[in-house]
Amino acid sequence: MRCIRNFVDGDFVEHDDGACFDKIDPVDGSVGARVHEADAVLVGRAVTAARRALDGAWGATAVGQRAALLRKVAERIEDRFEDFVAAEVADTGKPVAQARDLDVARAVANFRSFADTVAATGQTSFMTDLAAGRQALNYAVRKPLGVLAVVVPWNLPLLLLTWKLAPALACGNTVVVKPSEQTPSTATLLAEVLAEAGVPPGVYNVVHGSGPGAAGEFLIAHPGIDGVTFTGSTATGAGIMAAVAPRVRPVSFELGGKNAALVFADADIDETLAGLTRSVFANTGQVCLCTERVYVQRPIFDEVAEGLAQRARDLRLGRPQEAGTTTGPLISAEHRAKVLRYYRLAEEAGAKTLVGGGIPELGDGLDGGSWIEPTLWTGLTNVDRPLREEIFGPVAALVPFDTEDEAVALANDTDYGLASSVWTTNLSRGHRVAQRMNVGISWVNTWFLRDLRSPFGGVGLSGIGREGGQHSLDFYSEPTNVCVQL
Ligand code: NAD
Ligand code: 6OD
Repeated sequence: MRCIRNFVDGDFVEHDDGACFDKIDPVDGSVGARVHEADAVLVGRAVTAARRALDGAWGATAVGQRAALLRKVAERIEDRFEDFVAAEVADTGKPVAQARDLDVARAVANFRSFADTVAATGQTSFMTDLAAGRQALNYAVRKPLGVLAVVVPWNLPLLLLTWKLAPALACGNTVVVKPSEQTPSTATLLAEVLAEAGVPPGVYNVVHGSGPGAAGEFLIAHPGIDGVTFTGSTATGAGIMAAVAPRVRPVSFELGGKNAALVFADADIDETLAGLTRSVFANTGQVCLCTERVYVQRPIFDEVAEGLAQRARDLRLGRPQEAGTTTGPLISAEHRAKVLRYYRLAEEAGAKTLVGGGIPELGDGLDGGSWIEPTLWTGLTNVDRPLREEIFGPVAALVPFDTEDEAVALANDTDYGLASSVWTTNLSRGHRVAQRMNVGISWVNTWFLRDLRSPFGGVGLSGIGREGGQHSLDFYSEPTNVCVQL
C-alpha cells in the first residue's frame, strides 16, 4: 500500500507509531493510500524549521536567485510531468487529459509566471520637495511576509497549491503547506522536486491531516505563523479569520462562489453552448469558478436549455485513463451526499429536471465510487436554496430573463461574488454588463481563461484580497519605506 509522509525540514518524516488515515479513491471507493497524520508536535516542528530557514540563508537570497530557482522547479515538474498527472488522477479521479492540460500544465506555468513577475518588479520611489530647496528620497524595499501557512483544497490540488507557493517563494517566504486530507499526493511529490531543484531544507514543509482538531487547526493556531493564504470554503475561511484575529495576521482568502452566466439573445449559440458545457461541468462542477446559475434571455431560452441538456447527455463518465472520458466522480461519498441533498431540494422546490438528477449505474467496478449524474434544472427562481448556496457539483439551474437590467439584477442577487460570464455578440453590451457584475472575475464569451498577471479573487463571501502578478507580490511581501533627507 502506498504510504504518504509528512515533509519537514528537508526530510520525509518517519512515523512508525503515529496515526494514519486512508485516502479513498473516488473512482471505486477503494483505499488508494495510507497517509501519515501530523500531530501538533510535528506541525510545531515544521513551523520551527520554516522560521530557521527564513532567518538563515534563504532569507538572504537575492530576487534573481529565487527567480532562477523557480524556473528550475518548473523544469523539474516537466521532467516528472507524468508522475504528477498520475498522482493527481489517483487522488481525484479526474480525467487524465484534464490533469495534463490544466492541473499540471498550470503548475509549471505558475512557477514560470511568478519567476518573470518578481524578476521584472522594481521599487516605487518618491522625491519629496522640502523647504529651502532641499529634498528627501523615499523608496520602498520588499521583504518577505515571513513563515506562511498555505492551506489548500482538493478540487485542483496542485494548481491551487502552486498558485500560492510560487509567489510566496518568489518573495522569499518559507511555508508550511496543509493540503486537503483528500488529496495529499501532489504536494508530497512536489517536496521531492523542490529539494531536487535546490530549495533549501525548511523552506517548504508539508503536514497532512484534516482541518478541525487536526493539522489544519494546529497550523493556523501556531503563534509562529506570520500570515495565512487559504483557498477553500467560505465557512472554513471565516473560522480561520477568527482564529488569527487575536494575533492580527494578514490573510488572503479565495473562497466559494455561486457564479452566474448571462446569455443574451444575440449570443453565438454554438460557442455559448460549448462554453456553458465547460463552465457548468468541468472537473465535475468542482471548480470554484463553475457556473451554477444560467440566466437566458427569453427568445432563446428553450434552445439553450435543450442544447445544454443534450451536451450534458453527451458527457462520458468513466475511468480517468479511458480515452473519451470527459467526467470523473465527485471527490468523496460525503461530498456526493451533499450534492444529492441539493438535487432533492430542487425537486421539492418544484424544479423540472431536464437531465440527470441522481446516481448513474456505471457497472465495471465503479459502483463503489462517488459518481453522480450531470444535472440541469428549470423552474427555479433566485429565492430557492439551490440558486443561493454553493453546491460544487455538475449542476446548474436555467432561469429566463427579459431585459439587460433584469439579467444584471438577477446575477448580482447573491452573497457571493467570485466570477461571471456574459455571452453576447454585442461588444458594447459585453463590456457594459461585464463591468456591472459584482465579482472579482468577469468573462465575456469565454470562461476560466487566465492571464496569471491579472487580479484574481472574489468579493462578498467569495474572499478577501487579490492574487496574480503584482497583486500576489503585494500580499506575499511587506514593504519597508526608507526616507533619506538629502
Ligand atoms: P474546505 O474549506 O473544507 O477545506 C479547504 C482546506 O482547509 C483543506 O485543506 C482542509 O483540510 C482545511 N481546513 C478545513 N477546516 C479547517 C480549519 N478549521 N482550520 C484549518 N484548516 C482547515 O474546502 P474544500 O471542501 O476542500 O474545497 C471546496 C471549497 O473550496 C469550495 O467552497 C470552493 O468554492 C472553494 N474553492 C475556492 C477557490 C477560489 O479560488 N475562490 C478555489 C478552489 C476551491
Ligand atoms: O486560475 C487560478 O489561478 C485559480 N486560482 C483558480 C481557482 C479555481 C477554483 O477552483
